[in-house]
This record gives sequence, C-alpha cells and structure tokens, in this order.
Amino acid sequence: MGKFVYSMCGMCAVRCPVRVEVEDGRVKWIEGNPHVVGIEGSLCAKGAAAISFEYDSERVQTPLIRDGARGCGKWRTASWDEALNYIAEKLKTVQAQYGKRAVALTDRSGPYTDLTKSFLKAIGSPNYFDHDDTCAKNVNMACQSLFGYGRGETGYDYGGAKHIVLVGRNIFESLQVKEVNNVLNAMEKGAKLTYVDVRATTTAAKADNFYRIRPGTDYAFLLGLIHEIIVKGYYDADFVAKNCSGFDELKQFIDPYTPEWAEMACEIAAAKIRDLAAQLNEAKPKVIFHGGWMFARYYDSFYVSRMLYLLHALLGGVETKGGFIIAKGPGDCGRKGLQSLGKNIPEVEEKIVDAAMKGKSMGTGHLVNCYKAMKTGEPYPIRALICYRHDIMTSMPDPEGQKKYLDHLDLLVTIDVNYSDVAWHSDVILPETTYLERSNIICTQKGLKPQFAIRRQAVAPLYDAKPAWEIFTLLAGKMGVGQYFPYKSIGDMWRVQLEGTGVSLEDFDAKGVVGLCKDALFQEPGNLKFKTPSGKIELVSQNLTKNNFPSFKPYANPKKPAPGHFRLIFGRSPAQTHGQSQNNLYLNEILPVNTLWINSKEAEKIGVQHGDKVKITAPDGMYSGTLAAHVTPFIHPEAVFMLHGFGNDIPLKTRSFGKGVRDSKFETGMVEAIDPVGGGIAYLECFVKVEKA
Ligand SMILES: Nc1nc2c(c(=O)[nH]1)N[C@H]1C(S)=C(S)[C@@H](COP(=O)(O)OP(=O)(O)OC[C@H]3O[C@@H](n4cnc5c(=O)[nH]c(N)nc54)[C@H](O)[C@@H]3O)O[C@H]1N2
Ligand SMILES: Nc1nc2c(c(=O)[nH]1)N[C@H]1C(S)=C(S)[C@@H](COP(=O)(O)OP(=O)(O)OC[C@H]3O[C@@H](n4cnc5c(=O)[nH]c(N)nc54)[C@H](O)[C@@H]3O)O[C@H]1N2
Ligand code: SF4
Ligand SMILES: [Mo]
Repeated sequence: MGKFVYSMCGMCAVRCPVRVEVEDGRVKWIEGNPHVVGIEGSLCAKGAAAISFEYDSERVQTPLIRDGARGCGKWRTASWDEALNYIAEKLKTVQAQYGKRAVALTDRSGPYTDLTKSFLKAIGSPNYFDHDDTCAKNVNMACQSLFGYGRGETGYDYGGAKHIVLVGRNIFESLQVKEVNNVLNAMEKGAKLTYVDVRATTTAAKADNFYRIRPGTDYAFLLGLIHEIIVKGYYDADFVAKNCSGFDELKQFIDPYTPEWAEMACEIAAAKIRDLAAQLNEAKPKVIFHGGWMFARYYDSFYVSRMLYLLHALLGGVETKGGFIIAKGPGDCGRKGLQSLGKNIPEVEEKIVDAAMKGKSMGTGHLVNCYKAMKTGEPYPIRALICYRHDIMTSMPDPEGQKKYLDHLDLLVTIDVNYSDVAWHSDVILPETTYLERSNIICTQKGLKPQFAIRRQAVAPLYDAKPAWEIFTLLAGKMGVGQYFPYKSIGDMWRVQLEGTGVSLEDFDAKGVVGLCKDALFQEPGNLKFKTPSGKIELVSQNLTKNNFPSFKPYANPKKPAPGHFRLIFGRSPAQTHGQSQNNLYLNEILPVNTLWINSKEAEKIGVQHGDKVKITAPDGMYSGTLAAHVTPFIHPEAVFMLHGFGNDIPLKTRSFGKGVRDSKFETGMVEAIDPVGGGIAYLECFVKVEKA
C-alpha cells in the first residue's frame, strides 16, 4: 500500500475533497475523501481521469513567450526568471503610463481567491474579475436581492427534503458529487423530484414529474405556479408575515398570471401546474427549488431565479430542515476565520472599472464591463490582463469577436495547466503544476457545518511548472512589492492563514478537513435575520428599487425562431468539464465529439435523419460548422442542443484537435449580450440556421 495524501480534486471547479494514494512517487489511485459526509469515497469520471491528465505530455510544460503575432501559435520556451521578468516589466510600464488600475486579473472564483486578490491588492489595482458573468451571476444577484446573501453563501438541506424542484438544473449530469449523492439519498427516502427542461436529460429520466417547457419561458411557468400557491392559500402566511416584506405587491402583481395563462406561454398544462402546487403544499416547508447554477442564459433569467428563490419564502422553507439554508461560516460557531494574506496590504483607493459605469446591471466585477473598458478606454483604460485558471476565450461568447477587445491590451498573460484558447492567444503562458503536484492555500467551506479544507501536494512536478502560490509570490517580488509576499513556502502562507483560529496544520493530517462545529447550525426559527437593508426577505427589494429595476417584471414572450432556424442551447456531459478536458486520454475515449440534438419532426422537415451531417450557421452567417445529427423526440422543436467545449483548434492537443464544434463560435456579436439586471451573459438568445450538409 502507498501513502495517502488529502487533497481537493482539480478536474473541475467543484473541487471535491479527495484522498490520493501515492506509491513510488506516482499516483496510484484517487477516491473521494472517505471522511467527508456525502462524499464517502465517491468520485466522478472526470475526477478519476486526473491520473491520465497527470501523466499526459500534451499539457503546458514550461513557460512560453509568444514568437510572432498574437494567436499565431509560435512560441519560444523561456526560463521562469525570464518569463516573470518579461511580465513584470510590461506590467510596470502599463502602470506607469495608465495608472495602477490599468492591470486587471480574472480568476475562476472559488475557495482560493484570497491569493489572487491579495496579489492584485499588492500591486494596487481594484480590477479583479471572475467567471461568474458566464456562470451564476444572475442567480447570485437574484439571491442577494431577496436575502442579502449571494448564491455561494446559501445552500440546500437535501437530506430532509420531501420535494426537490429543478428548473433547468441538470443535477445528475452537470454535477457535483456531493449534491448528486445527497439528492439520490433524499429520493431513496421518498423525496419527489420535479424537473423542467426543454429536453429530456438523465435528470428528467430520474424525475417523478418531468415537464418539457418552451425555451425561454420558465418565468411564465413560475408565475403560474405562484399564482396557484397564493390563490389556493398554500403559502405559509405566518412565515411570510414575520419574515418577508412586499407580499401585498407580489399578490397584486401575480393576479393576471393564472395557470391557464401560463400554459399558453410555456406549454406546460395548467392542470399539471395546479397539481404540482398541490404536491408542494403537501411537502411544505421541506421543499427545495434549486435557484439555478448556470442559469445566466436568457434576457430574463434574473427574474426566473428570483422567483425560484422566492418560492422558498412563500412555502416557509427557509432555514428549515429539508429547505433552503444560509451557509454558516466560522463566525457562526464562535470561531475565528482564516486570516487573509492581504490583511497587511494597504487598501486600494481606486474603484473597480464598472463602479463608474452608467446604466449597468446590479453589482460590480462584471467581466463584460472589463471588456468594454479595454475597448473604449472608459471610464479608464485596462491595458493588461492576467487570466488565472480562466479560459475567457472558450467561456465568453464569440471568440473572434473577443479579439477586437483583447487587441487593445499591451499584455495578456495566462496561467494554466492546458493550452487553453486564451493561453494560445496570450503573450506569455505560465504553466501551473497540476493539482496533484501542488498545495494550495487553506480554504473555508461554509455550510450547515462549516469546515476548513486543505489541498496537499501528492507527487513531484513532472515538468517545469510552478504552483500558484509561488508564481504570485515571485511576481510580487519582481513588481517591487515583495514585502507583502514574504513567503518562502506554502507552509509560511498556511501559518499566516491559521493564526488565531485555534486550528493547527497537524489537525488536517487525519482527514484533510477540520470541522468547526459538531451540530448542523440553523438560525433560531422565530428570529431569522437576513443581510438585506431591512433585515427581512425582500420580495420587493430596496436595492433593486434604488437601481431603478422592478422587483417583479411583467412577462414578455421570447422570440420565435424563423423557419429552418433554431435556438442554440447547450449544456454539459458527466464525462467532460467545459472546454478543458476533451483532450484527456480517458475522457476523450468515453466522449470524443459532440452531436446536434434536433427534434424528430423538425429534422424530417429539412430532410435530416439520425446520424446525418448537418451544417449549422451562426446568426450573422460568418461562421458555420458541421456535426452529426442526434434526431430525437425529446427536445423542444424550437431548439437544437450541443454539448459545450468541443471543437478544439489547437494542434498540440492532438486527441481532440478538429473534433466537434464549439458552441461559442455561433454566438457571434454576443460578447455584450447580457441580462440587463443580473448581468449574466444571455447565451441562449442565439439562433442558428440548420440544414443538411
Ligand atoms: N457557450 C458556452 N459558454 C459557456 C458555457 C457553456 O456551457 N456554453 N458554460 C459557462 C460556465 S457555467 C462556466 S463556469 C464557464 C467556465 O469557464 P472557465 O472557468 O474558463 O472553464 P474551466 O474549464 O473551469 O477552466 C478554465 C481554465 O482553467 C484551466 N485549469 C484547469 N485546472 C487548472 C489548474 O490546476 N491550474 C490552472 N492555472 N489552470 C487550470 C483549464 O485548463 C481551463 O483553461 O464557461 C461558461 N461559458
Ligand atoms: N460534468 C460536468 N459537471 C459540471 C460542469 C462540467 O463542466 N461538467 N460544470 C459545472 C458548472 S461550472 C456549472 S455552472 C454547472 C451547470 O449546471 P446546470 O445549470 O445544470 O447547467 P447546464 O448543463 O448547462 O444546463 C442545464 C439545462 O438547461 C436546459 N435548458 C436550456 N434552455 C432552457 C429553458 O429555457 N428552460 C429550462 N427549464 N431549461 C433549459 C438545457 O437543456 C440543459 O439540460 O455544472 C457544473 N457541473
Ligand atoms: S465533480 Fe468530479 S471533476 Fe469536479 S471536483 Fe468533483 S470529482 Fe472532481
Ligand atoms: Mo459554471
């Protein structure tokens, strides 16, 4: 038997706790951390494929500096010293000419951002962005508008739920291991599952109620459902009176939106909506309405998510067993939280670029606003961008269109383990060690039982790569702010983080996680407190009103596609992570290419049979691609569907090169297409032409 090392999986951004078995310096086996409730050994296919990624030579092996025009794919290898000097000199020049704030950093948000945020603070820029505009921004903003907490500060107590409602949340394919286990356990104990999607997915196959909906009409469905819940008196009047503000306004607003009206808009029968409301009434308050994850898709998704969250309040399922919960942190159990690495760095006085933008959506830190500032220089220029663990060119729409923004940069740097699309377009690529080859800063995992978790290095790096903690420490030194990053090892950072917490490094040895309290923490039922301006659940939100957005938006029907055209929708497979894993030896074997789902009757109209090649053309006609058709009755006729992330153009990734097509290339002209309130990219407002190839 080898030695065991506790870590956190790095094959997707969920970062499940894992235990790695190492023998003779090689990774022998990876499994879910057996000590973590809800994980208990389980791992998904992508997590298991970390071994093939570790020993893959088709990943970035050494620092590279561009040798030719941006994106031409010509590189010269560089030593770390040379690459970091190159970056530091360019950053200093940009800051001297345009101010410290002209350097931005974008990150894949999550538990480790204290490092990157502290680095940016040290070099004096407020311009920190993350991936959330492309992911859960609408959901995040919707959650905040009601409870004052962002999506990540909340959760669901699946274990005690009696009914789980998922609207466009494909929980069994777009997965997190713990969540899948928790939902399956709840279902084994009798919880019902209701699922709403425009196509039948694995989640639909497991659901008690599956409703196929017309694309883009979830808001109508939810308005009809809320109408029924209010009119039938299914709501928890006591809970609402005690904890919510704005119920009368909601009641008045909802009046015209009967289930019969909803049926006309969303194509789910009024009788089914009424029946669902009755089922929820039976199960309340132990009902979960997932607020959505990547719900940021249509122009009105903020309001869809808002209504999903609001339903918990109506049925009294907030801070209850089996309902929606506010995640608790160290402070909630009388413990001290981790110290920030940036605690002694002076605050940055300048404001983030979108703080000064007019007519913007809720919140700041929208990557799309960083793009706008690059292009226009307003409200001030952004001239250098560091992309850490974030492939903006795969994840934002329209990669060709994006170049028109990125062209304005004097420096584009990517820190990645793969040749990502943005790495390929960068001036410098810095290879990070894989998660198995590195340690990260300690992180806090909030929840009903908060804990600290650690990712420890399992094996030595195979190539000339470095861990993030070291890259940012070295770069801070070269930028002349080394006094704020005085670390010689990750252990030095860990010691600073743990100061005063009462937790020592050795405490992580046994299980890789350190629990901060014994029992699940719920707020006292009669005395719930929220972080909204009023302290209540704001059905009518003061912050929305202040920003001139309505709390309840009148329903508007989505556009219908022209004949021969379809709404392009996308999603995930359990065997791939976004655009980063298609070249993985194992995962490529399981799923090498995407197909285009098309409704059987629509396929017949254009003479396409299952397996035929179809040509798909972008709305402006400037891009087209070919895929095999997956002809099925299980998708709404207005939509076609493809898996996200295929269509790799980078020849160094030989297994995935040229296989499939990339959804974002069809999203032409959509870099700035956002939900006006939540700010999430409205990817699904994209219509493509489909014909037999
Ligand atoms: N058209 C379309 N666009 C989408 C989506 C879609 O379905 N369709 N999905 C959206 C969603 S929900 C999201 S969250 C975003 C995701 O967009 P991203 O956050 O960009 O995607 P990821 O695949 O998580 O990884 C980003 C980069 O991190 C790199 N990486 C992986 N591990 C490591 C590591 O250990 N260190 C470093 N330094 N880098 C690493 C990967 O190689 C990849 O290049 O895309 C969004 N955009
Ligand atoms: N295996 C795997 N798991 C992952 C990821 C991964 O890359 N791979 N990424 C993780 C990340 S970052 C995220 S954000 C989550 C995303 O998790 P989810 O939010 O569940 O995301 P998707 O799979 O993109 O989409 C869910 C469904 O929305 C449906 N849909 C499209 N239009 C409509 C509509 O108008 N109404 C309704 N009701 N449904 C519609 C699509 O058909 C699709 O099945 O997954 C996470 N888990
Ligand atoms: S969901 Fe799978 S790939 Fe993602 S972190 Fe967990 S085990 Fe790893
Ligand atoms: Mo996401």
